[in-house]
Amino acid sequence: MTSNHLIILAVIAIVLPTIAVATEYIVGDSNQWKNNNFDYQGWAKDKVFRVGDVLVFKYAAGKHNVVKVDGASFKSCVAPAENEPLTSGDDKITLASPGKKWYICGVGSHCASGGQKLAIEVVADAPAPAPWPETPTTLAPPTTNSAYTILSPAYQVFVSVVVAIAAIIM
Ligand SMILES: [Cu+2]
Repeated sequence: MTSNHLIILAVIAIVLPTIAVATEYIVGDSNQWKNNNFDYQGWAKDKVFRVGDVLVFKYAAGKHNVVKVDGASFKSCVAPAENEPLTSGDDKITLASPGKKWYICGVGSHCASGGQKLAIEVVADAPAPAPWPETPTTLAPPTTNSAYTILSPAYQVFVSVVVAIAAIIM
């Protein structure tokens, strides 16, 4: 392998994750997930959560848990019994759809008196691309969705990078 190839591999290693990998957020960063009245809304405020990103709730297993709830339960801090809590202490939640999401700790009064609650807004993965000129505007929803996914800007950048690298190597 020549040194040129090594440089190209290094570039791939640096560029690829920024394009292809979703962001993992440790909720509360170094504070992690605790009932110490940490400002979780302040923590979330300047972040853009996208579909595919991952929330990681870190805490001492057994001391806390994570329950996904709706807006009403978030306000009341009472999780419906059927909402199964996550309890591993290293709980990863992939944000699967856009919209508002609410999480609380279901242990004791951690949510009500300890501020252990998080509400976030998840946005769609990529901005809507300009439609293809030849694409009729009355496409059936499944076709529109697949075109949307395949032609997302991130994917186009990814393909361009791969093509450019391939051109350099050959
Ligand atoms: Cu707790």
